[in-house]
Amino acid sequence: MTHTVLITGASGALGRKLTSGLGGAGYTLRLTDIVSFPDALPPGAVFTQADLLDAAAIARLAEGCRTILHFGGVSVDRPFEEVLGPNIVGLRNIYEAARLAGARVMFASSNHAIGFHERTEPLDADCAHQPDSFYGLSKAYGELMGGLYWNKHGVESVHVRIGSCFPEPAEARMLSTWLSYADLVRLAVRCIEAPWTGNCVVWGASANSRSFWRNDARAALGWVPQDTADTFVDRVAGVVSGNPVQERFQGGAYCAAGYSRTERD
Ligand code: NAI
Ligand code: 15L
Repeated sequence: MTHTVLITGASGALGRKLTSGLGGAGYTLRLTDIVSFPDALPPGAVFTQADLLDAAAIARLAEGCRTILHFGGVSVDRPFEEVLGPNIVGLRNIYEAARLAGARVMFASSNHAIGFHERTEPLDADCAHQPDSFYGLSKAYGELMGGLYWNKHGVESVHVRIGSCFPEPAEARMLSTWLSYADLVRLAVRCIEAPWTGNCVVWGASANSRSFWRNDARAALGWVPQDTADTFVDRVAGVVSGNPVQERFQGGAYCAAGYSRTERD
């Protein structure tokens, strides 16, 4: 419980949930984001405003930390030019900082790294990347970056392919992809506490019976999700888009955005 934990993207939706959950559990938190932190800080937490592109600032923030929860950066489908800095260069800065500090990284990857797999295809964590956007491609790059730093430098990573982490599922697809905030915090605790993680992938989804995903590293980490989207079936099962591309692939709307392919088997 004495580990110092660095959270990037602390001012974002998930960063704020991690901050309150881990702060409440007694962790010493170092928080950072490019925008100010909107909430009261938990006891002992320190917030530093910094850009992920500032390699020296990120390295200073990571000094003395055992774990980096990397949740900062572009978090939705955006043009390549906007993704490039935070999610590609910024990620390199995170991994260099982790190497220098001897820290483990929990990387907020995304289902959009594998979004162009069909919804009918159950996926194991070692499936091929099939990014559905430049954003998803940046998450695949992040997972590969973790592999490079593991093989070359022994930096440990847990790449969490988060599905849809919101207060509640909002559409039928999220009956498969939803991750509750409480399960996210429980997973973060295991990423901090597990004695060894190596370089592994975990599907970031609650215990949803309609899940697209199986066979990941959760047992080795000791993570067992407690929540399920199943209780929302009556409310959202009928909420579908009517777009055939969106409904066919796991990445949903990200697959359909800008889609121009005219033939597909
Ligand atoms: P968010 O957009 O609310 O938070 C991201 C934070 O990163 C923001 O506070 C933003 O200010 C910060 N940021 C952006 N550029 C930065 C820069 N150059 N330097 C420093 N900080 C910067 O997103 P959310 O929902 O909290 O997601 C957090 C992470 O989880 C993201 O990496 C996202 O890709 C990932 N994720 C989230 C999912 C979800 O359902 N919420 C699903 C899959 C992945
Ligand atoms: C993500 O990667 C995004 O960060 C989030 O805003 C949602 O779009 C989520 O995926 C999803 O697929 O529902």
